[in-house]
Amino acid sequence: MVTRKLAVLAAAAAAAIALTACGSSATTASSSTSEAATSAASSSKAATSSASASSAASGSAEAGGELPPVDPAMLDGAVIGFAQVGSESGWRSANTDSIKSSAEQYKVDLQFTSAEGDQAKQISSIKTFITQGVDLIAFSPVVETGWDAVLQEAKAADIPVVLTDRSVDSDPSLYKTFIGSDFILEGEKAATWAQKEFADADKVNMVVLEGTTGSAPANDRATGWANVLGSDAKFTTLASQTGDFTRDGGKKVMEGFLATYPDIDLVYAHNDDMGLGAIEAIEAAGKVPGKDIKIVTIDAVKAGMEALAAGKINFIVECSPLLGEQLFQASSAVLAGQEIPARVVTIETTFDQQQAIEALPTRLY
Ligand code: GYE
Repeated sequence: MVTRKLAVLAAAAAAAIALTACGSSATTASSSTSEAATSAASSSKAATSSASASSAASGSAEAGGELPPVDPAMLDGAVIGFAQVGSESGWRSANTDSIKSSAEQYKVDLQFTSAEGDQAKQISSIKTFITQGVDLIAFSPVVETGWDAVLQEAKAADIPVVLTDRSVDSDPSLYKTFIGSDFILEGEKAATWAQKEFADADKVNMVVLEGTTGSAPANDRATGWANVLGSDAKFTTLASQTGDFTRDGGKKVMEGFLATYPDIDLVYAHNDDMGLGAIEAIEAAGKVPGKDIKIVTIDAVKAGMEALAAGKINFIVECSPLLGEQLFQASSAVLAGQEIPARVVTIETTFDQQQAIEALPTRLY
């Protein structure tokens, strides 16, 4: 590994010069190879959310600088530790597949661990990576808080860290970049649909199936929704509870909601899996999902899209799990000693029933 680091240092200067010379052609190559388009924004969460508000208004994501393309020589044999959240959802399986297949493509020596939703377990994996002296650590944090100490440990050991999918509340100087979706914008898109869908209603009784408590997507998808509908008195939140991003969790929580509230008009589920669980509970209660009770979800994984095409879900906001290519673009650049954007935002779309029917045949996840 010491030899590798020396080689990397030597290559870094050359790569830095090459990159400056490449300019926009490098950018084009990177966007054509990545399945989920990305744009870079400034590092702070505040900057991300103000970008969200403006892009929600204009209906398109902000464009910006991108990650340079992979330099295969930087990744061949590199030891990269990846600490995954767990295996809670269809989104997570697709994300794991994307990371593993990109690692294979670039001959990365990937040390993959899964925390099964437990932050302590994830921290201990990261500590093991530090002890092993891996070349780079990447992880998708289970929750947003509580990362300062382990990130400082990685920094002290001179091991760069890349965040994918979910963010942390630590100082951005403790990691190289955060690659992932704008979850606030996703919540705003879901609420904007609900606002239009119920334009003619006098009153809307809503229940919310929240994601994992304390996770960035659960926090931000709630914020995004509130940004659009928080002050709209027509929408009443009857109940809001975590289903932990799982199908089973969504089903159980929805069963409880249905037993308590006979007059639910709308379910806002923070992911498809919980929405799919809610469908089971609604059908078991003798009601028709998508008609008697409308459902809006986030992710757009295949099973969710199938339910949307069948009219059981009414609208889905896309959240792409295909982050493998960007993770290794970032890793390659970091190992080459290049500066990269502090924030890389995945650009995503939305689907109604007709759009789901059209998208399904070529859907990758
Ligand atoms: O929406 C959900 C998964 O962090 C974006 O985690 C991810 C979320 C995704 O369990 O399905």
